[in-house]
Amino acid sequence: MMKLLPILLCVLLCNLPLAIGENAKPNILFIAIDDLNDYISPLDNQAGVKTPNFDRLARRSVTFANAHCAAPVCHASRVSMMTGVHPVTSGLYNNLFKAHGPRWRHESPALTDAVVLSQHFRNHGYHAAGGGKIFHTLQWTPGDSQNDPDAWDDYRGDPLDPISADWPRPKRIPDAKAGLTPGRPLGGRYQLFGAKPLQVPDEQTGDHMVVDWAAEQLAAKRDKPLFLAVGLFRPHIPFEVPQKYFDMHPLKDVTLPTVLDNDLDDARVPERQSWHRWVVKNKQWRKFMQGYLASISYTDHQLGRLLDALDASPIKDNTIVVLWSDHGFHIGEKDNWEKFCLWDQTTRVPLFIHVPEQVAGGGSPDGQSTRQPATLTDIYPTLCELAGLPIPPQCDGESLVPQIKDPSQPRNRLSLTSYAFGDAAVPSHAVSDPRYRLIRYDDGFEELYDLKTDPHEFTNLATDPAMAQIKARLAQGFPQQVAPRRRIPLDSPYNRKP
Ligand SMILES: [Ca+2]
Ligand SMILES: [Ca+2]
Repeated sequence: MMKLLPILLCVLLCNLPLAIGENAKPNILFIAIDDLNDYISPLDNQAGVKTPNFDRLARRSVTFANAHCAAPVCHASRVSMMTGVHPVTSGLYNNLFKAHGPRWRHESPALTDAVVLSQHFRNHGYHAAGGGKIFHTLQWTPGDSQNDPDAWDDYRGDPLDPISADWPRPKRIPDAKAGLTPGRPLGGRYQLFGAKPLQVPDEQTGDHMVVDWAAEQLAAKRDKPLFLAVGLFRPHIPFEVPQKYFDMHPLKDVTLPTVLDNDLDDARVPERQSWHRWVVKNKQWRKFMQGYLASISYTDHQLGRLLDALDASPIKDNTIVVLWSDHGFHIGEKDNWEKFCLWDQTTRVPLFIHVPEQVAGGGSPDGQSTRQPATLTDIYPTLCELAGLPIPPQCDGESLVPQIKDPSQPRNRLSLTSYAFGDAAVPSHAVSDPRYRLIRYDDGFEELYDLKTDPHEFTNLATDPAMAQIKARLAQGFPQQVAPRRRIPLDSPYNRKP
């Protein structure tokens, strides 16, 4: 018996983690993608790109097919996502550059004491690790970062310079030598607006390294639940990924977006129309579409590696997965490039959420899709509810758990995206219900689209008397009061020294 005792003890103790695990908090895998639009195959896929790993994620999640960023720019979108505070509360509608640290706490009084999502999970017993681009930072501005290092237990590399070292710039080709007229947008020193195959293996690219790091985090044994944030930088410009991803999209097979002559006659002209003129004049449209598609295929590959790592990890059955992009993207739709507008194409984002079976009284009905409207500020309260955490009072959003459990469950809430155009002191707004989209600009001009019959937003119905009731209903989703547009606080200690 004395000899058996250690064996018995071991049997008992070895079974303990399983017993604890059954009641443990779920882990969170939080995947942020930069500038990814609805071209992926589980969404509209107008460009025809095959994204097998996004399909794989869609089969194991609920797809929010009508999800929108809170602001159509990196910085404002990401801060609102990570704090749950909508731009109409914070006044952060735009990108604000040259920060080294969480300057957003000084950019808006509504954000001074906001608890970052990862910090909130830490405060409730989680280990929070982050890597890549979560808060705003760019490939070509080393040290320009709005990350909050104090919100994490662990951040890959330098938390205030998380991606630039992994994405070195290729050699510059003068525009004249490349056969281009001068005046390339974002030309100058770095030629950021372009597409170029990289002659390096995947292993030498930034997102590959971030996924390698994430795989180690997923595999590690811990005594705490994990909140793991993984930020992939592609398909953000420049469209530079290894050659093999360009080879997947031969130029002759590349389709351009569907466009309509005189489309802008009944719509606000985008600020980036000059970019479009340059692209068309220089016959770069197909080439840039190829570069964006190649970048999406590269991202799809990295997502596949990340899902493989999750499936091989000890936490595969107890991990909530959320994947989102910070806003949509234009490749010449409506003469626009990138973002900075309020059309559906600009603000609609991929959003997939998987909840495991044992969490919150039953998992997500995976493989289903919903057009119930969502705003990315809804994610913070959603994750709190799923993990059984209190929802901080700062949160403006509303939990998506009812739609995760039953994707057909109606939502009494429209999506809301806000943006300040040009130098406007007041923001413009856009709302969506499952079918219609209404935009009201700073000068009172309105656009209304029926996305069921007009998915490309060609016909503005705002002045159609037959649509008056629908328009009035949607207009109720516009905020009554909004915070004034915030600018760079000149006295913040987080201002980057020149
Ligand atoms: Ca972005
Ligand atoms: Ca039009």
